[in-house]
Amino acid sequence: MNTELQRAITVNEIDAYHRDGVVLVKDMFDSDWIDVLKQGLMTNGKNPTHRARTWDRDAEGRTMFWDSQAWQEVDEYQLFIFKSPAAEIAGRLLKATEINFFFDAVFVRSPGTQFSTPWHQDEPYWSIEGYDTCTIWMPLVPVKKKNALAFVPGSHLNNQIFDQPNFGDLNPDGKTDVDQVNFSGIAEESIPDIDANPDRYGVVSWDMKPGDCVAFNSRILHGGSGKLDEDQELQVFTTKWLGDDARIKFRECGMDPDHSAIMTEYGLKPGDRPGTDLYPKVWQQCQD
Ligand SMILES: O=C(O)CCC(=O)C(=O)O
Repeated sequence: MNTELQRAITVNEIDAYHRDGVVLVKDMFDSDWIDVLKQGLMTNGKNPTHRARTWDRDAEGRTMFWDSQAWQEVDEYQLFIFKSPAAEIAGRLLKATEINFFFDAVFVRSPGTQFSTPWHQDEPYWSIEGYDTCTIWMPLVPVKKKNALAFVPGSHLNNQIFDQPNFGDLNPDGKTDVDQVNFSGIAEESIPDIDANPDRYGVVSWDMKPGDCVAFNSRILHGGSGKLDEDQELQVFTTKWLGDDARIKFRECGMDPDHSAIMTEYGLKPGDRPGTDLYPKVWQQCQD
């Protein structure tokens, strides 16, 4: 498996990342990495964390499964986080001096699942704030543009937080102790109806194959993935990475995933740079 970058991240990719808040980076992970992560998904599916839940279950029994921060229990995820080129991809795109790992999340849809991820931004839900953040979204099976995660380019620069969905409501099995976020009173406007007029918002998404990834800023508006054809499944592994200006923040509206308790347990407080074994430094720029 490739532990180094298969090729350099280009200036065009870096420029696109900062201009648009999202970039497709093709052919970054070889098939060994895909096999490792598929094995990890199987391990994770059999032993979900206490955070795991089904976001959608329809009358035909089709599901979308989500889990997060499973890396401490899943060896394959650990291998990917510490040894794959993912941290360096984030570091190069962010032009960071160092990169800490934040958390992993999986989005697994069974064939034909119609559930579509609501449009949202990530940062307002997180126990972190900062511009220097990067999610690496990797499909482990081929995905068509119409089913892949979609983005509103440039929306990461708008300095606007919307009243957006409470993902805690995506809980058909009624699991208790689910993280909740309520933006009302904090954000003035609701997310616009992007699906009603995707051209107006310049929405982008891409056909992707295993080994490709999209990298995106946590402030960008994104959503719309799903609505699969009958014979199409979608397994996605994501990792969230933090660059130079990322700092811990606890939010009164709630957080999802809410790391505030575990951060406090590890001696981290608002304003701190994330670190410790919980948010390990995985990459740093060479000094030469
Ligand atoms: O893959 C999906 O459906 C959602 C992914 C997402 O919203 C995220 O990684 O922030």
